Amino acid sequence: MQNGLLLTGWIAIAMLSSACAPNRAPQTPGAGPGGQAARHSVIPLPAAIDISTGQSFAITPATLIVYEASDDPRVGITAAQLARLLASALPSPPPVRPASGAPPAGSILLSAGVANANLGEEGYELTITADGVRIAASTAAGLFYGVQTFRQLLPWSIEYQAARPHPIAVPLGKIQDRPRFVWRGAMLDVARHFFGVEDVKRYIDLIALYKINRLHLHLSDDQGWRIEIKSWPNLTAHGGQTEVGGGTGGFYTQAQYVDLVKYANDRFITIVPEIDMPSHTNAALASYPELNCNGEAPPLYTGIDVGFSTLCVDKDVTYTFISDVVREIAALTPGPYFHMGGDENKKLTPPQFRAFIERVQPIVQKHGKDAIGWDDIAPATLLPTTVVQHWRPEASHVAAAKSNKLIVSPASKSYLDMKYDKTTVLGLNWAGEIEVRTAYDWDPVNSVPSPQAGNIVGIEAPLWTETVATTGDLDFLAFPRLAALAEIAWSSPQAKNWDNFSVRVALHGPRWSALGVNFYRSPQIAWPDMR
Ligand code: NGO
Repeated sequence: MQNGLLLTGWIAIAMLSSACAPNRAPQTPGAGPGGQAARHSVIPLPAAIDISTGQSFAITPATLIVYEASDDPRVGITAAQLARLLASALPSPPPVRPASGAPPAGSILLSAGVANANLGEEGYELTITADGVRIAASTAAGLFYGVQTFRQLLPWSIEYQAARPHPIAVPLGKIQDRPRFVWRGAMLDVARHFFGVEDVKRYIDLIALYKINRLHLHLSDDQGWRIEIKSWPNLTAHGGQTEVGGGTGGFYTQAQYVDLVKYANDRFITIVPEIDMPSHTNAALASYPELNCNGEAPPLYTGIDVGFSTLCVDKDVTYTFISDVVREIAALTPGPYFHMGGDENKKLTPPQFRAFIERVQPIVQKHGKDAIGWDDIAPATLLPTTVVQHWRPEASHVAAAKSNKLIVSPASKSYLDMKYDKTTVLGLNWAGEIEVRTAYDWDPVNSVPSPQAGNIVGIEAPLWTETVATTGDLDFLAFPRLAALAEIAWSSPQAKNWDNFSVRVALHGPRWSALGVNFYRSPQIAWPDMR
């Protein structure tokens, strides 16, 4: 009861500060609506946050990180991640210990398994007093999110990798938080341009800071096949050897994929593998002639057209191929989903396309996964467990999928590969230009027909890589928009406010610089002086 009352009070604080915000850009770098300095820059905005001004808790070489034992090994991993972060500002990394009895004053205490119904599966409570820090949650996931919030309350200089002892002060305060949606997704297209394991891990690190919990990997397309399939080895031996523009491409061995899945899982991110079909399959068709209706393999493709390729849906070998691919990937993927693509088929008739989708869903189910498909699959008869991913901006495209769960990723709002404005060199613009404010000022509930709003499980931010060849390109298109989308996925829509967000996100500029992120200096944001 007491928790409930307090929560209401804090929500009121968060909502009041945003409701009072006048609708204009901040005047001074880092200054909030009304001219005060922002009290905090936490993104996504917590459900209830009360941060003091003036008083702080100091992290010193004597600070301990203490965690309460849990069945989930990720509690200890989360504690070790926090120690690594703090180590950059201390003469040596802070000691990390399982708790035995009450922790000494001045410790940072991490507790998962706290019984508090208000926190749900992913919520947490963060309390910072002059005597210590306590992050409490019902689950290891909640604890991890509490640590991400704590990290954002630390000075941005903590993000510099080189060890350089300096004082670390965190403002006193209290936060109680839990997400709006269970699906807070990012997608990376590693098919158009290949990104190796280290690049994907780097992206995982960056999205984890914003409490993203799904990474959908687009593992195959016309331009490349990116995951080893032992029963069909030519997919990577031939089909993985190029990319858009004619580069050498690449692929993940199964061992590398497993390593990525584990790395993501240690950051509470579920990998969602996608093998796009029946179209977007030129790399597979080029690798195995029998998958083509005419039995002839086309050349590898390095352009950026879409919709021209298709698996031969009338041949049984096509379904043997699909079953083998799904079986091998499913066995490596602990997450419950397999994304079967389904977008942009321009070759099949609608009945052929529907029959294909209806035949592939049970294959996915047989291998123990729930199917996900782009919204083109909506007119087919869908299994109740199939999830539809809305991408074409018109809401009508998902109308036929009346009772299926929906992931909302409208290209005109959430596609990170759209240009910011007419001057942006990277990116595409077929769905429009998406400045940071456009990426922030929308709500998924308005993107689908209203009777289906209750089917929304969350949102996703896809980054297609036709024009994205380096991590610098990737950073530029993802940040700051990824932060805006993370707030839509996590925070309450009532508390969402552009003026308030634009002040907080400005303070992520120095943090991104410290992390080596090549972010877009949007003119809509009053960035602090970063010289
Ligand atoms: C579309 C298309 C992709 C492109 C992307 C570019 C979907 C689901 N299919 O989105 O193949 O890469 O646009 O923005």
